[in-house]
Amino acid sequence: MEKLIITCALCGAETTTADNPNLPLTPAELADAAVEACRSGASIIHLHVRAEDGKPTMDVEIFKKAHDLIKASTDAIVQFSTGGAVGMSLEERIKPLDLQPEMATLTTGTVNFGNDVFYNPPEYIIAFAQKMQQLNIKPEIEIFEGGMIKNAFHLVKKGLLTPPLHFDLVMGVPGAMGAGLRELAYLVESLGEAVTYSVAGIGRHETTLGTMAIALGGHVRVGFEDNVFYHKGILAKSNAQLVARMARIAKELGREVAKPDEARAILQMPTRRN
Ligand code: KMH
Ligand code: ZN
Repeated sequence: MEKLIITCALCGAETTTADNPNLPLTPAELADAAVEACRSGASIIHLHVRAEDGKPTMDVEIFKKAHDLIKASTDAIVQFSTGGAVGMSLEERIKPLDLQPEMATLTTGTVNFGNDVFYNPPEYIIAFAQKMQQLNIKPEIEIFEGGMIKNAFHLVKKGLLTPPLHFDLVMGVPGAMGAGLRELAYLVESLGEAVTYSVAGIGRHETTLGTMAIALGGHVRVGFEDNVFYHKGILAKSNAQLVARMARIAKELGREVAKPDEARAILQMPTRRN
């Protein structure tokens, strides 16, 4: 089997220090967490940033600080979130792409998100996809519900996405797709053979779904954006601790962990640009 790509989602937009006091928030903390996560086996860093008060923001200067620091201290693929936080406008969410990260997320549909709505109408999806094409940014297509896979293939037909496609199956968000084996099997079957994918299980589903993904030949995402616990009732000490667990499980299952350049090769991305 192909080597395993581990993505680490360091902080997200919703997790707070009340959920886990070890949550990295400032650009310097995010860079330190990225270094540790990479040492433990991560090759992609999924990046959200926070304002000085800890609230989610799409401020380009803050993204630039965090991006520059992470690039200076790791050779990870840095993947910007275009999802941001619920309620953010298209204009806010698209602006950081001007910094030309190697990769960025692209959610191909609207979905309930807890008590909120993660809003991604066709106009937004097209704008993100076009900008990523113009700037040569590799999209990671985020799937929160099954129909979003069909939407992604429709974008290929319209010339807005160019294969090879890479997906992330985000499973177990309250209000969205469930996180069971049947759901995973259905989604992987719907993707077909010609794509790569990772699985992000939310909360207690992180380890079980990640393990299933590793066994199936998929890739895996972990981190405080998705889950703050190591075991039930026991907080994780760091993002790196969650990455290290996945790397250990992969080893037991006979999969080696990809280094960043190996991840670029698997995803058919050019070698790192600065
Ligand atoms: N914070 C969620 C509303 C992404 O990064 O692209 C959206 C999200 C997805 O986290
Ligand atoms: Zn995110």
